[in-house]
This record gives sequence, structure tokens and C-alpha cells, in this order.
Amino acid sequence: MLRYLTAGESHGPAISAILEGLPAGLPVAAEDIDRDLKRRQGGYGRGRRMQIETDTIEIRGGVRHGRTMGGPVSLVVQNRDWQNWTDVMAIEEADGPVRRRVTRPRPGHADLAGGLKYDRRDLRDILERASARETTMRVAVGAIARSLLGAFGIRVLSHVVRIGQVDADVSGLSNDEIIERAEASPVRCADEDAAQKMIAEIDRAKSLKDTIGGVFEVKVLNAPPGLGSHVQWDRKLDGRLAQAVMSIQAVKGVEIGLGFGVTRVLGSEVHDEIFYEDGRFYRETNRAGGVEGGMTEGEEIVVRGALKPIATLMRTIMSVDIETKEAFDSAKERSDVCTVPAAGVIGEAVVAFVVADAMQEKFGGDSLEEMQRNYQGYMDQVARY
Ligand code: EPS
Repeated sequence: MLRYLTAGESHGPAISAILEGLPAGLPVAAEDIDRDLKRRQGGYGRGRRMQIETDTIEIRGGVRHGRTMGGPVSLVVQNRDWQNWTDVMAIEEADGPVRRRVTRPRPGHADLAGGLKYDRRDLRDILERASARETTMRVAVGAIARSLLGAFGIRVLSHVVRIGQVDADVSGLSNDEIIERAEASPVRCADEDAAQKMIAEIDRAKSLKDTIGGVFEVKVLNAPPGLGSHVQWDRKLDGRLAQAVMSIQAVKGVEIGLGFGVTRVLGSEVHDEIFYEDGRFYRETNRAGGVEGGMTEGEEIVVRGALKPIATLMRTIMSVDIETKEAFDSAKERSDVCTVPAAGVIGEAVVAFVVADAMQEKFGGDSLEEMQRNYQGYMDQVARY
């Protein structure tokens, strides 16, 4: 079993993770992790915080001479902004009044529910941990999961398919074209015309002091059939993917394959017909998004996440102060306008983790070579089927 925990606050000294269950002998390079951290920090519509941070991974355990040893991998990213928050976020007891106390919950954020639940009168105790800053660590963990998948020829990509009212059209593009175009686009969208309109949508939201959401799509290429299982609810791969994507801050919807679109058409237009040629089964469509009965069936895995507009707004929106119980309209001095491009990179990471976990579960192995031998044996069995 692969598992990880993250720790740390948005304006605390650092954020960190422990990732356990990797086979020994897996190549891990800080440059590969940094590449994904940088991709997460980009995207049109980010706020000023991203100009402060240059996320750089420190690997503090579990890796020696570029390879895992089988033990937990310990990861740390320093928060540069911490320098400006040492008193507000001090670990030690404060000896006077604390600056930047938050008593005004932002609608749509964890502030109020967390304040009630944890009985905190300074909502900073909630928002610091709820912040999407935490996704830095999910991306770092995902980068390592991606190296594990890479050892089996499995690739993970993402692109933005909607911002606000603007939809991308990528029909006719190969996956390589999608990756290439999305990586070159400021909104990580492979449809150039749509990308221009998305940028205009973000500018419009910004001019209204508002925020805007959208949809990202993650694809997993070359996953073997049989990851996950139909036999128990918590082993179903689609359920595990949905949980992982839904757990990304601001995600309100997850689709696999046609998703909610399955309700608009008849069964014969939903299910992917099965063909057999040259010793293998294949489909000509992939409306199932690569998962049937909670298991991969050998087609591309396609998962989409829908992001609400983020909850920190520069314009006013009604709320109630938790101390005075008086109504006020909230306004913020700093916020991202759109994080959908970054969320796609985070989506890749959490999906890569779930698929890597399912690979580890199916093929086991304490070393990468043992896992690869098990994988090969299974693929031979599938080829003989
Ligand atoms: C976030 C608020 C902003 C974002 C932050 C998430 O930070 P700040 O309050 O410091 O301006 O930039 O995202 C990140 C720091 C990040 O690394 O993605 C929030 O409240 O969720």
C-alpha cells in the first residue's frame, strides 16, 4: 500500500509530506519534482503570492544516490512568505496581541465550519491549513508516483477544458499534441482560440474583483487492465479516483469518461463496444473513461474535476463576524483570480498517486525489479487470455 500524509500551514515555516510504500530502487530526482512544482505555480490568473514563492523540494529521507531504499520518503518545501509571518504564525506562545487575527469567515471557505468544529476564535487556525498551499506537497508526492508509473510506461497528462463559459475543443488532437499545446498555453488549454477567450474571461472576473472556476481533464495513458476491483466498494478504482480529485481544494464535481453526460443518451450510445483483433481486445470509443466495474479495462483513464471560483474574493460578499455577530461585507487585499490551470497539475498528481497505489497493490514487490517481474508475468497472462 502506498500512503502519504502532508503537514504544514500556508504561511508557516514549511510544508512537508511523508510518502510510504514505494518499492526500493525507484529513481527519484529533485529536478523532476521541482519541474512539477513549477508547473503548479504557473497559470494565468494567479495572485501575488506566487511571485513570492519559488517552490523547491528538499528530500530529507528515504532516497540514497538517486534511488529509494524501501523506507518512507520525507519531503519538505520551505514557505518563503514565512519571513513576513514569523510573529503571526509563531510556533511559540505569543506574549502580546496577535496581528491579523481573522474573525470574519469567508463564504465558501473552511473558515466557519472549521471554527465551529475545532472551537477556534481566530479563524486563521483553520484557513492556514485549509489553504491550497497544501497542494504543493500533493504535487511533490505525485511527481514520485509519476516516476513509479513511468517505470511501467504509464503517462499522466492534464489540460484545461473549461474556464467560466468557455469550452475547449480538442477533438482531432493526439495526446502528444494536447500535452505540447497545453504546456505552452498560459491557461494550460490545448485549444488556442478557446485559450484566448479563457484569458479574457479571467481578465473580466478580475476587473469585477471576482474569481472564476472551470474544468480540468486528466488522462492516464497505457495503464494495464485490471487495476482496482469490482469486489468491494473501497477497492473500486473509479471511487478512489473520484475521492482523490474531489479532495482537491475548490473541486465540487468529478466526472469519469462521459460523466453526467451518460444521462442524456441511450445505453447503446454509452457503452463502448468490444472488438478483438491481432490477439487483443479493444474499443473504438472510450465513454467509460477507461474504467468498467471499478477496474481499468486497458483504455485511457479520463477524469475531470470541476473547480468552483475560489472563495477569497476582492469584492464584497455578505458574512457575519464571529465575535460581534454583526453582518459585514468581506474584502481581501490579495487573492488568485483563477486556479484552474494549477488545479490540472494537482489533478495529475492525485490521479498519478491513486494509479501508482493500485499498481503497487496489484503487482506488489519490495523492489522495483520485483514489481516489474510481477507486472510482466501478468501482462503475459493477459496476452494469452
Ligand atoms: C490561498 C490563498 C492564496 C493562494 C494560496 C491559497 O495565498 P495567500 O493568502 O498567501 O495570498 O496563493 O495558494 C498558495 C499559496 C499556493 O501555493 O497555491 C487560500 O486561501 O487557499
